[in-house]
Amino acid sequence: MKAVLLSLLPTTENFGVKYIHSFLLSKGHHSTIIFIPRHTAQSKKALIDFIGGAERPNFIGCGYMSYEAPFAQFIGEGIKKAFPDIPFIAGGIHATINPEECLQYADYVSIGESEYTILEIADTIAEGSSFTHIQNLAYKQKGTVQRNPLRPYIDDLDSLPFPGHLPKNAYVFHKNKIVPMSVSLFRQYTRYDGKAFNIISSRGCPFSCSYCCNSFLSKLYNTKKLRKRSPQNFIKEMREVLAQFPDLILMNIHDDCFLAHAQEWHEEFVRDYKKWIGLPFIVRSTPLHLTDEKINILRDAGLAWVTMGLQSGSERINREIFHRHASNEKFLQATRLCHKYKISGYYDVILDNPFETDEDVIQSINVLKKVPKPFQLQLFSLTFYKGTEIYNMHKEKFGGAEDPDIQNYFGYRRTFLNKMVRISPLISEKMVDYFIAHRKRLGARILFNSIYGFCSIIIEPLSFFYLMLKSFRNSVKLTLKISLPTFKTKIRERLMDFGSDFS
Ligand code: B12
Ligand code: SF4
Repeated sequence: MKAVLLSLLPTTENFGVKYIHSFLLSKGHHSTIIFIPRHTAQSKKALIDFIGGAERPNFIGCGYMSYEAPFAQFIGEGIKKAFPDIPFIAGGIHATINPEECLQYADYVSIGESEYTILEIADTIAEGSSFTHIQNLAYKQKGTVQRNPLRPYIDDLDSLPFPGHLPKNAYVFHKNKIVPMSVSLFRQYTRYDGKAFNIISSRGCPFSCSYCCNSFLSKLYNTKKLRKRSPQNFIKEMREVLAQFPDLILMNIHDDCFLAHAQEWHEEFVRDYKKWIGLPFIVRSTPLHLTDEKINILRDAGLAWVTMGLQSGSERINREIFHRHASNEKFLQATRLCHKYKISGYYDVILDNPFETDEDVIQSINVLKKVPKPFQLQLFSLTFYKGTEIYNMHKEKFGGAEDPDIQNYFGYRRTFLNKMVRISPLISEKMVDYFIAHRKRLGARILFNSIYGFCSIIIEPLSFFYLMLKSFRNSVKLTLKISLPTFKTKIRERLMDFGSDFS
């Protein structure tokens, strides 16, 4: 049985598709993974030529997020036209939330966690039977959508094969062709030149913030259960990859909330991590899970930075609209802990929120004023993904107007207050207060815009570099090793933004 799996991310860091690929391989099936980082008419043509020229696959699977869905549809339609009898299966978060939409061009949608669904499809194809009975599948029968029941979540995550760094049987769309993925191409299409390894130790999150996929998934599966790998299994994956890629410089831990693990889990992890890995690592957490005990031991093992959400400094917005439970004081306490242990903080704030008033945004600025400097902000433009709670709230309150620019999550509006949020870590409290108080005056606005320009072009990159230096314990060598590929990645991402010319 032969599968072709497609990843549409601009980089190779696609956990979902890599997990499915290694699961199929581990069960003796043949699977090919194709990375399509650029979304162009040429990449569709190259894909169709590749499939036509290769040994015919028994099915083609594609996993994607919402911003990749227009391209998934474009290639899905192309594939169906060229190979009408090869089943095209859509999966991943967008298909999970929008199966009906995806069934306009896909033959099947695999809803939710899909390792066993895809395996069952592969086994059933090998036996030559029909697979419409398989759990998690949605498909159309006589024009109506059928949804099979969901299988329970996989409890024993240690039983899954590792997705790896550079997968076996990998190809990439490069220079207008689908070519085998060499190590140098892998470096070109992976952030930090492939020197950071992306890994996950758990699936799920104990919370369900209204704008996040977890607000949908917790209802779909009727649970907020956090499933965990053992520290031993987690470290084993790191050791295998490190043996294959000894030049790795960073472990990038992508769990929704890594600090949700219990203290004992962290103690075991830290013991083995120091013994076998010893590289700097980065994690995501909620303010509520960041405790002195955990940060203390993680710092000792090499924790370099923590990404954590403030999202809004308005407690009304956090509680009533975002359904988040950390108070501003809790967030500030967590930032103080990062500062105390010299761990760099990357704090997320959501902008362009139609539920927020100017006063709410000013409250965010006032909270940020109190965060110990230096720190880095990650600003997002609120996107209303279908299926999330906030999507429904928005529909109810504002009559269902959808975010017209779903791709542009980093492209927040450059309003005075948004710009003020952005530079609040870089200027003094007094300046912040002055500009907010005089924001209606033309002179103050002209002065503010000049300071904003200077800060965003000069001070922000310098502050980022300083923060990196601090994260990597003042090692200039390590900081340059990480920040130069980051800089290159940022430029590449910007260039790729101009690459979506398929329609
Ligand atoms: C890690 C992560 C990333 C990583 C890797 C992404 C990836 N695709 O693996 C990186 C850093 C690259 C990333 C980037 C972004 N992300 Co992100 N990310 C996540 C996160 C936290 C975990 C995903 C994950 O790896 N889970 C573990 C794996 C095993 O699960 P999975 O991916 O769901 O895969 C399973 C199933 O979906 C299915 N499946 C997946 N693929 C396929 C394929 C086939 C053929 C089949 C049948 C099944 C199938 O089976 C898999 C195994 O069980 C999720 C939140 C979440 N909790 O899911 C957000 C999430 C996916 N990200 C999101 C977003 C918006 C982004 C960004 C667009 C913007 C941003 N805010 O940063 C950027 C993309 C920028 C860019 N252009 O590169 C949104 C997507 C929402 C949506 N409706 O599209 C999510 C859901 C967070 C949220 N806001 O709710 N992200
Ligand atoms: S804490 Fe983070 S991952 Fe968890 S539900 Fe909220 S936004 Fe999603």
